[in-house]
Amino acid sequence: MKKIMIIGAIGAGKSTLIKRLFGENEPAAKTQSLIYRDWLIDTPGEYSENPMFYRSLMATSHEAAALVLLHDATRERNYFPPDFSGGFPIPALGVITKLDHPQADTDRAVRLLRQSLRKGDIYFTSSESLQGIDELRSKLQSYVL
Ligand SMILES: Nc1nc2c(ncn2[C@@H]2O[C@H](COP(=O)(O)OP(=O)(O)OP(=O)(O)O)[C@@H](O)[C@H]2O)c(=O)[nH]1
Ligand SMILES: [Mg+2]
Repeated sequence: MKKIMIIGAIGAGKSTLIKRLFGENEPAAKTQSLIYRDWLIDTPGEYSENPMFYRSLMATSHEAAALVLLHDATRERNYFPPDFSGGFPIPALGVITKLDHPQADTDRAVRLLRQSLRKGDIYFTSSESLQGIDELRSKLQSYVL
């Protein structure tokens, strides 16, 4: 079965989002390595922040049907290189998360994420309020079924 690979900065909320996509409510632990979970591949934030790991992300993407670039709406900078998604051989979509957070800035988040995701829809979620989780799950499952 093809999978969806999720990438994003350290602490962006990848693992928490994955838990919510599986209907689990507990907090996530720090991700130390690539984690294959059913139809999702979780990646450590270090893989997106450190160019030394880009080759590993590219290699892993061959097992994936689609790529998710996750951006944290509270962040003031973009952790991906310009047009990062364009370098992968699979379709990419964006997710902006932590929308519940008082410091979340959606317009800034879209602007920052678009530097690295030229094409592809952007979805908006919160792993606190569960806003957008069902819609995102449906979209992602359409790639793997
Ligand atoms: N307010 C709020 N906090 C969130 C949300 N999603 C994640 N967090 C918090 O953000 C922190 C990091 O979450 P993780 O899911 O571990 O982040 P990650 O991207 O997997 O991080 P790495 O494994 O280090 O790459 C945790 O304290 C989460 O509780 C959200 O939607 N809203
Ligand atoms: Mg994690």
